[in-house]
Amino acid sequence: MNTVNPFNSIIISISVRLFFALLTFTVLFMISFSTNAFAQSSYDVNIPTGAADESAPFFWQSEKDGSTTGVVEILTGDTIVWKNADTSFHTVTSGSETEGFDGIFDSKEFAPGKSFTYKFSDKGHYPYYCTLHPWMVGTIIVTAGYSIIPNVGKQVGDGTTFFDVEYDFNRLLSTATIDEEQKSVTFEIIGDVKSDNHDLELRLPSGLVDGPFVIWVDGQKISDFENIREGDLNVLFVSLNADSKILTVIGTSIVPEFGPMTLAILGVSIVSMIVLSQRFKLKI
Ligand SMILES: [Cu+2]
Repeated sequence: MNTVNPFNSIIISISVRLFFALLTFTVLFMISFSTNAFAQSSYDVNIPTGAADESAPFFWQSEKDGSTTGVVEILTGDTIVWKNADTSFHTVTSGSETEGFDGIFDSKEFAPGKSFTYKFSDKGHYPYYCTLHPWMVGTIIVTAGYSIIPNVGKQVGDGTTFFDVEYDFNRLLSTATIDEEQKSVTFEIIGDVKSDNHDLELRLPSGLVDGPFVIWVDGQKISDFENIREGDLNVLFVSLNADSKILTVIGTSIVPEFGPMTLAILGVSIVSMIVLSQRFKLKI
């Protein structure tokens, strides 16, 4: 005869729910992890009240640097959102009053309280104006972003915690090699020299390697570098030479063996084991 213990079925039902909750959490976590790869930003440019009047003190107000010239400097991949905080309609149209619309972006007339968004993918100067109030002019200046070394840290630890390392240099940095024992990241410097400025800006996520740092270039310990903390980034400025080949950054902590994602998966596994053992009435 088969009897069902009501207490057991409650436990199973709770475990199943917990299992799915944890599974959902893990999946969401993985998604947020994989989309966090590139640092792209969005900046608001407000059109203030009264901008329709030619004698207004200013026609734009940039969130990025507080400037009111309509000139905003951004990096490739960044987005500008023009917000109409005025009581009149406006347009944000690339080009100039004399030359007209240059074919790149045109908001058409947009109402008070509305906004217009444009993402800048290419380097360049983008002058714009308002077709209704041609004294409203500005320029978006898009400069090249940082070069990226992808997936740094994937070969070590549990393989789930890795980063895109950004840098700015007149040559290329090849794949980074991590030494977990030494807590170091080594970069190979390759390619042709593109300018006379041999200063390297290297933006290392603190989750990858954290300071204080010791830096070696081609087997020589160097002291000619600066380290600035920018949020979660250690920004290193290192003076290199035209023929520098190997750069090693030694820190005090390196990408962890067990990342948060592994711990989440571990959690899910434990709960599944409990569920299964309840199902099959095993004792664990
Ligand atoms: Cu206008």
